[in-house]
Amino acid sequence: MRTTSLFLLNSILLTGLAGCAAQPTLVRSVLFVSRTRADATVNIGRNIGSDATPEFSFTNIPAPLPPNPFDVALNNNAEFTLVTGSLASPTGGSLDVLHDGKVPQNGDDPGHNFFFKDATAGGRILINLKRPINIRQFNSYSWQNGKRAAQCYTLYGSNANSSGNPPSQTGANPVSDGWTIIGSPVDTRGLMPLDATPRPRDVTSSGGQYGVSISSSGLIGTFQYLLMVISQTDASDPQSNTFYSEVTVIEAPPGFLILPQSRNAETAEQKKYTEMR
Ligand SMILES: [Ca+2]
Repeated sequence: MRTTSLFLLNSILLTGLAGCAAQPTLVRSVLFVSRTRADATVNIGRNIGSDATPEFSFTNIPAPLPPNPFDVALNNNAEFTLVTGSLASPTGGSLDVLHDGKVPQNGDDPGHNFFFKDATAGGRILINLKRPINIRQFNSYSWQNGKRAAQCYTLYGSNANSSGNPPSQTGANPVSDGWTIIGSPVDTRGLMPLDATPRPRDVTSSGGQYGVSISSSGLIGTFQYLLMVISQTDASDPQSNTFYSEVTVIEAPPGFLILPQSRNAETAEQKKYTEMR
């Protein structure tokens, strides 16, 4: 029997509130929508023990494999750039491993994960999707046997400014620079007690495999650029930068925007990949 834990971390529905646009389900174009928060729900899946396998199969989160044909981050479809922070080179993988359609083979496979250098607080990654994308889902996956498993980041989206560039990515508050925050900050540490002394590094307390899926009943936004502001999982532990295994950005199928919400169903092909399996 699977022991996968299911968690619904947050459900953010701010439609109609200041700074939040209504769901763009009846308009043909939502390019360059101006708002400070995109409606989205953050769902978290975790596998531990024998359930953590290279299949990355969660009961409530879409699996990263096989690669989703609607994933616009895959391979060269997107450019991943390190904005701040240092690579854990040569131990860890480059930014390329975040969108190569591959996953680690076990809970201690640094070469197939991207992670920031030890004794650093994390960093920022810019994802250029190369054109404004109607984003259905943003998913991130991690796997490690200890404190490098949990995920702590905030996701922002933007389109190009009048100069054809993304907003500044280095400000203390990206929203002030023009970024839209997408959903609530991701923090899976609730599944990972940090107050035990000595700190346990066993798989049942902190390690394992995590899948995070940010989505909504419609789009989470139309963005060309995404910014991940990533933190280490334990500021007191120099070896707590997360092993990120894969990131997927799922584009909505054609016609998704122009149907009424109740009929805004995905195609059968899309559904295969955006639902859990
Ligand atoms: Ca990968």
